[in-house]
Amino acid sequence: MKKMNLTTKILTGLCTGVAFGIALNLYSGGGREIVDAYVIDGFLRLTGGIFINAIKMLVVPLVFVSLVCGAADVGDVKKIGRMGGKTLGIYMVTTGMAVTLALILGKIFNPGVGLDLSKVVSMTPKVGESMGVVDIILNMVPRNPVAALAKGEMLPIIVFALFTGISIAATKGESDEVLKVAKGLNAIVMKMVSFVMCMAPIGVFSLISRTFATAGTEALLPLMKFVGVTVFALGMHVLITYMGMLKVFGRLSLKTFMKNYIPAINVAFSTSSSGGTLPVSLDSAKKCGVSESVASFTLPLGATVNMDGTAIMQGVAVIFIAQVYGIDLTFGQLVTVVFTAILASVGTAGVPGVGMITLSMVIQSVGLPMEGVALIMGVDRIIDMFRTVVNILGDGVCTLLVAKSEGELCQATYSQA
Ligand code: DAS
Repeated sequence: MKKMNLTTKILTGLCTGVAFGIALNLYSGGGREIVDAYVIDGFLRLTGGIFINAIKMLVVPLVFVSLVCGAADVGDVKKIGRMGGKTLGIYMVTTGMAVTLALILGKIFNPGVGLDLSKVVSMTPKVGESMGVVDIILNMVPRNPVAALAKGEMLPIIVFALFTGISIAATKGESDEVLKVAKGLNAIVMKMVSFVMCMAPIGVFSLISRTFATAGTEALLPLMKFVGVTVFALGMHVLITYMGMLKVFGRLSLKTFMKNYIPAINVAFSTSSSGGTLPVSLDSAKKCGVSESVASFTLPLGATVNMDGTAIMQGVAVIFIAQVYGIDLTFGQLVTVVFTAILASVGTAGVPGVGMITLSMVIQSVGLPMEGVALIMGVDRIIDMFRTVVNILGDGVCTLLVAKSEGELCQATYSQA
């Protein structure tokens, strides 16, 4: 049989896990307590827990080193002047709009209402104290960055990492060795992520089995609603934000853009990797008439720091997890989610499944229990395919607008599509 790729293995783990979990939930024969003790709370809890802990283990190192490197590269942007400022500005604004749209749609459709996850995970929700926006921003600057790293306080870690990265960029030359070490650490952490993702098929199988073994088929509807709301939000973002931006700021048609980007869309959907899609995105940008010098700056930067699709998943996921715990997030906490999701997208590298790891950072920033991620983990791979498409489309739209504003977009080539 042809070697199954990781995506197929994870989807197999998901489907067999749902079936196995429902079967366990319906089983009422003899030895039920043995099944509970050794299967549900034994094997499934152990294998699922190891996978979740391995993800948690990587959050701090991944976010810290990828942000230091991301900021160090972005730090150079100052020297590239207006193009860099424009590119980063568009990336951050569209990501902020993406996560805000996700929070609004999550509040409208309430995917998590009707499911009580507390039966599935023992953790009692540790809701972050509801701070005002001033306190939130004040707390973002760590008094002791080492303590923040040790305690996994994500917002202070992000600020310290960005500050470190930009300082490295500002001392270019004197700190090349430090940057080399940071990039080496980033490569090591990304390798760790790929090792952990190899565990995903069994981890997803165990997590989703335990959820359905405990919550039963009642978990199906909210889970499908979560996937549905997320995919709907992704589609709305493309239709509203991207079409609007192309029309208003570029007088360009979304239809032509999408036609030129079909190869990149296919690769992004099948690989779930913005980084892996980059060569095709560059080719699609060229087909749109974008100059080499603009595309080769904005697209690699976008594949690293611009993840609108990921931010949308994270926005809906926060609402979903808060709802399954019956927690009503305050306005200040929703503002924190927008901030953190924007920063999380800077720290999300363009490889499969990393958005789930940085989701942990968004969840922790508003004090929601990490264990709530368990249910979403099961369907993350499906959503990753869709959100990666939106990630690369966001990079493409920004590239077009920057090229047009720099007078480096050949309109004739664009319309030929
Ligand atoms: N799949 C990642 C990407 O390449 C992002 C994510 O995991 O959210 O865009």
